[in-house]
Amino acid sequence: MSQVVGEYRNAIAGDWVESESGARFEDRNPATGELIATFPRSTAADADRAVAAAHEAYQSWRLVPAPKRAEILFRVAEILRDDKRELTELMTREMGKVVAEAGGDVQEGIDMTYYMAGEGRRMFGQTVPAEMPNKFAMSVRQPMGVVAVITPFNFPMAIPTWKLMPALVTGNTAVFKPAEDTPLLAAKLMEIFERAGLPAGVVNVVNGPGEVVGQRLLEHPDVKVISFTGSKEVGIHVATTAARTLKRVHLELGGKNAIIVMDDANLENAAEGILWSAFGTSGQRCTAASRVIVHERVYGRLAAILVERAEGLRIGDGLDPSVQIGPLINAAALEKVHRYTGIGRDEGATILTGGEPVTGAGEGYFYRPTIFGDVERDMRVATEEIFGPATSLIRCRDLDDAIAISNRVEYGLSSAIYTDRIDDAFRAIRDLDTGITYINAGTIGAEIQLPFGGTKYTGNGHREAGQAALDTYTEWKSVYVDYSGRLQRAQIDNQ
Ligand code: UN1
Repeated sequence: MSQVVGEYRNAIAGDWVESESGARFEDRNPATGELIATFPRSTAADADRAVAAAHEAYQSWRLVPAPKRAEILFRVAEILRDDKRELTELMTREMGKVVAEAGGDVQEGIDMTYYMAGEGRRMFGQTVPAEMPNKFAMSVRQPMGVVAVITPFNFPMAIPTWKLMPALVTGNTAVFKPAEDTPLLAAKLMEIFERAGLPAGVVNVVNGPGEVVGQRLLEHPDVKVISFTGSKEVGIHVATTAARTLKRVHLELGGKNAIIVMDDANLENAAEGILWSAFGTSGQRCTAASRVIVHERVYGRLAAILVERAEGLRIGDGLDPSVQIGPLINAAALEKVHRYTGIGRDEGATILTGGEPVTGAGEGYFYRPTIFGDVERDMRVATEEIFGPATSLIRCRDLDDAIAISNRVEYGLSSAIYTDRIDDAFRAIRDLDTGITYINAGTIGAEIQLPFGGTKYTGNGHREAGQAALDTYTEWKSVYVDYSGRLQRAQIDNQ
């Protein structure tokens, strides 16, 4: 495969430009340590230039008919589809997830782009009866202006498309600040926007640290919407900072998602769902199953299946198609996961398998799939987000107990239950306090045409994906047209 070591720039107002700082940071492969590219370490002044470009582009982009904006997005989707293989390989090199999953990430981006392009000819408002004769009442979605899109490393193509595509189709312009661990896929997406004919300044990319570039976007008075995916701690900072300028803030934060396994469940099927949800993407999904709440009658059998299968998973460089688990994103992530192994051990959990970095794996940040057994519901490994290949087995007595354990944590993104009892399944759907619930499937793999997001500290009530995403990027305008030819007084003339 061709080497892509290169020097990338920011994209502002249709040009690829250096940061005024002149400084750069490195983008390295977490499986090998290989240097892939360098990017500008941008400043607040660079962010200001990007916002100014987006603000200017907004004046004309908002007036482009939505179906015409959508035509550009359809072209973006087609280029993404044509370039899927190349983007997939670059993603594996840049952030480590195995090629099959990287392909899934790109596919999710393609699907979202087509879906949102379709909104260009829908974007429904309401028409409702007016109170008085010869009067018409309706509502339309209006764009809001400049949107700041701040994204994490774990879905370098999917998550940016979840935010950018609904923002663009509804007539907003954007400043995109990708994670410092995955700037390359962001640059590739920007190149694709250009190839598809997106006008200059409609999307701008500024690379660099969140504390500098992101911070400026949170404060800038011309930024009207912030869409942020990341940790709870940073999310709270985003919301409180952006509140000073009354921005709309969409937050997609952590998870401590549980899979419940009832005593009637098909354990083979459940084990497959657990392994995929706990260890896919090396556990670096906010939807990852980091808890398994298992009925005490089947605990021993399920634990045995899980341990045996986890130990059979192949760990290594995700470019090798036989590998099932890639590296963690960086040294800090590896250190954090290992710290939690120590915390779990100190709390009295049993380490059934894993619990250590893979030795002799060269420069890569590889960690063994880790299963904690005998976990009590309030242990730190059962309540805090680890964001790595680790899951906790917790015993439960019955469905009520399982739901209570599941709901104990401060997050509420995804949940799952394995059972063949339809009554239990529907009670779980009603009572699990999460934004997403799966029946007889794991906690990962949300499809793009339904709302995605969570309750409690997972977010602030907004959703992305599906038509719900449009609510983040639009403001309602209610319109009354009076064609009576005289003054009609609402609430007075209709009595
Ligand atoms: C995330 O981890 O932030 O449902 C997103 C899933 C994927 C998206 C995960 N479609 O697991």
